[in-house]
Amino acid sequence: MTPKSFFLVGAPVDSGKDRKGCIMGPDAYRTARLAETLVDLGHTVTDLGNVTADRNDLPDHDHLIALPQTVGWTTALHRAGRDAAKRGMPLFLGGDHALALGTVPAMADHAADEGRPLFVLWLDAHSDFHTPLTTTSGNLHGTPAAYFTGQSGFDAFPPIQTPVPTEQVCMIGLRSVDPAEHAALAKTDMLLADMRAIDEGGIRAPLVEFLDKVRAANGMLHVSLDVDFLDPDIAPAVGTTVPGGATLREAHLVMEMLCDSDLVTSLDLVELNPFLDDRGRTASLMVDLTASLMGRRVFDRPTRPFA
Ligand code: 4U7
Ligand code: MN
Ligand code: MN
Ligand code: MN
Repeated sequence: MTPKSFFLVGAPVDSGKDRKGCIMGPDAYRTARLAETLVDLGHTVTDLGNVTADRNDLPDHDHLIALPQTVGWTTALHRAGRDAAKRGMPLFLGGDHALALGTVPAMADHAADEGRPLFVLWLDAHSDFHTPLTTTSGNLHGTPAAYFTGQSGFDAFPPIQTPVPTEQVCMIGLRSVDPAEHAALAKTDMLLADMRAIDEGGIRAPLVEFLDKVRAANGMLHVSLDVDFLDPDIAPAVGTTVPGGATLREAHLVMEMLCDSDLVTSLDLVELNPFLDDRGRTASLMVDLTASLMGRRVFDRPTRPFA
């Protein structure tokens, strides 16, 4: 792939759920040599350090966990994301998935400035399509996809300027979708690939379909990679493990295909909880997947397919 100019934006968001530890995520990626790995692939990397959450005067909410803190992250990351996108390709180092309440709307606004549509690839066990009105857990890391597509119920959050139409979103890896999310998703034409679809037809098919759409629309593409997309056997460092996730090769294939497409314009790495890791293996795996996305390969061209 052509050399890119990456801007690392540390987003140590830990307010999106009860269980703590994602605050250590950005430093775990630095420790796992994310920047050095990208430089070795021929890219330029600027580490912008960590964002801090904005302060606000919102009162605590009796059901939603850490609402003022999460709104503070949303406004701060929106600003940081827009600034980074003007300079190069932002890589957001999470932090839990609540960070996408800031990063995706920032990328949508940036794309609108460029006169292009934003597409979002959501790699996750969960659909994160709750609203503050439907979440039963009160964990806001389960809500970003509803927010950036412009669903109602987010009155405490800044209004969405550029909603991402649901037909411009693809979710791959789903295996934990709550009833309210299921009902809301059924009203959309989002491209959804659950693990059964992947088992039956392979992970390649939904991605090819989606990338064709992005290319045809001259879209920008934001990828949001939740650690729990991966099977917990290979990626234990996450609070919300769900068995039956993507294998090592399925995940690398997605990254290699994204690399070949050259369509990706921004990336979230989310939900890594280094406190739950096993000698850094999950952090290192996330760095390896990012390397595959950004050009690491065995041969310059894939070897010919074997019939
Ligand atoms: B993640 C959940 F109930 N749906 O709302 C919820 F299953 O960013 C999980 O994908 C949300 O890790 C998971 O709490 C959010 C639950
Ligand atoms: Mn998620
Ligand atoms: Mn998840
Ligand atoms: Mn999770």
